[in-house]
Amino acid sequence: MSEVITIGEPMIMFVADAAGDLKNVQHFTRYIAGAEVNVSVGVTRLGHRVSLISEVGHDPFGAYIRQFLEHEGIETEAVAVSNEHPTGFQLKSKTEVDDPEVVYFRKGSAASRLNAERIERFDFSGAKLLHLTGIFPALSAETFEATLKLIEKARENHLLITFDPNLRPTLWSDEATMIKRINQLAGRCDVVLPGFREGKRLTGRTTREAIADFYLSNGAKTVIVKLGSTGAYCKRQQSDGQFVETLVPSFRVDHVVDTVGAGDGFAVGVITGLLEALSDKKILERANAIGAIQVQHISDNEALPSRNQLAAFIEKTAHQTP
Ligand code: KDG
Repeated sequence: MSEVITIGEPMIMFVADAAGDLKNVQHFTRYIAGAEVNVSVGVTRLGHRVSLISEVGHDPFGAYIRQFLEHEGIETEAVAVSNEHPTGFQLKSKTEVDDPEVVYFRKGSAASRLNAERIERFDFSGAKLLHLTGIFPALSAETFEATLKLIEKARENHLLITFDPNLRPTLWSDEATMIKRINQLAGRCDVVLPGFREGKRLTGRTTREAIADFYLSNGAKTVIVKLGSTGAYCKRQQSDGQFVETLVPSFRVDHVVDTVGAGDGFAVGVITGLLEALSDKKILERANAIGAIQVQHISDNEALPSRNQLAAFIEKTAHQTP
């Protein structure tokens, strides 16, 4: 059975071959996207078993996704195939300056119909960690309920729960609902991984310490704030009640190609570091390294490293000063 469980929507992603407005793009290259899929790929490549709970359509996109997941060695027993609803997909622009434009075609997708009943039937034996993001619960009322059910089941089964808010404002009805729901979920998880800008938006606080304190006083045991090119900051409550803070600088990246997926790479470092009982410093170093590798590639998951590739990257890449 798998050590790590996650739930999410795998999508086909068409990335524009040339820069410019998406409406004018003629050629696209096909990839696979989905935050929790990216995390599943990365954690599996570092040697840990992952089960993905999901649903795809009975269509060529869904078949390609299942084939991709199986090829990566991800456990797909809980990836159902729907005869009624299609597989979601997205378009992504090509840009070398800002974040790319992303357009979703996922409303009413198979994954967005996944409900709490499916969670009741899931076998948690052998699992140690549940990873969640704020994307899947944003898809529909059913997926929000399914996420709450999964947290409840994970608690009953003594799993550690990691949560990446991964804000996608276009998936929520409005800002206030997004903030309320994401913070509701974060407060039920053990390790919360906000980006600095996300953390400010979600908590109204302006420093990394204050963002961490917000989540620590709402139920989390550890908060890791992603600081982008500056690195990462962690504040953790020990079993004796004391707090420990760690700040680790990032790795030098000479050419950023695409920032999407960097947070998932970061989460891979945190999840595998927790499973391997690494120190906070080593966890942040690994997470920063995988995030830095990710921003240098256009795909959201193809560059996720094996153990040897990760070790080689950490060894050869100079640290930036914080
Ligand atoms: O974190 C990367 C994801 O954003 C991307 O792979 C697609 O899941 C996705 C989304 O909903 O944006």
